[in-house]
Amino acid sequence: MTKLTARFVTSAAQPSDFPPPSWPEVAIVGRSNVGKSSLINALVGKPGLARTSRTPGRTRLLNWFAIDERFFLVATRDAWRPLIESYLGERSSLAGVVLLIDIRRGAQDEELDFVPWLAQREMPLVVALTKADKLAKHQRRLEATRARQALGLRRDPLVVSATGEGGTGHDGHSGIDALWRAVAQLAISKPRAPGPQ
Ligand SMILES: Nc1nc2c(ncn2[C@@H]2O[C@H](COP(=O)(O)OP(=O)(O)OP(=O)(O)O)[C@@H](O)[C@H]2O)c(=O)[nH]1
Ligand SMILES: [Mg+2]
Repeated sequence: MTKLTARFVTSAAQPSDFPPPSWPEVAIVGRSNVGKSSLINALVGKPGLARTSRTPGRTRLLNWFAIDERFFLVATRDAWRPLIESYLGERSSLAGVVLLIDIRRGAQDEELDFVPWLAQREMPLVVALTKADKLAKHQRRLEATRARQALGLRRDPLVVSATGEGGTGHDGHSGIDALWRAVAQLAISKPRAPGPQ
């Protein structure tokens, strides 16, 4: 992976705290404890950038990280909350969404509702199953197929692990490189037209 810079910019608990839209944003979305912060750290190769915790709810509602001074990764919590929904629905600089699902939980009601909600808005989406190291390899593939079918995806979701092992990516194991490429692809895709504010 090429070396890149990453820095925490700001966090927001309400829309008036959002920074003015500038660079494209890629939102990392997923239930509490799914591994959002761990994956952001793994993606940028900085263990302490986003705080990880065994205590669910560590990610404040929205956190902006500047990547290479070119785009933002935005970690969100519980997409189905009104604030996050309004961010995802209305943010003019949002280029795409990465939906994380714990591979041992699989897609549940929230994710089954969320994916069509994004599709309706023509929001580019990448789905990744997290904590792949917790399952045996053949189970990972089964879960990937199951999630694809449940969510009606065209391709199997990515299978990733923040621990550096257990994914199905070409980089050997963790899937982090594949996720990184998918994130970069989203970031360079054209942001949508501004929605209602
Ligand atoms: N085995 C394993 N554990 C992981 C992985 N990713 C995260 N974890 C663990 O899962 C717990 C939650 O990880 P976080 O990255 O803090 O999850 P989060 O989605 O940011 O959680 P909130 O901020 O609370 O919503 C921590 O104990 C992590 O060490 C992984 O790929 N494999
Ligand atoms: Mg977190």
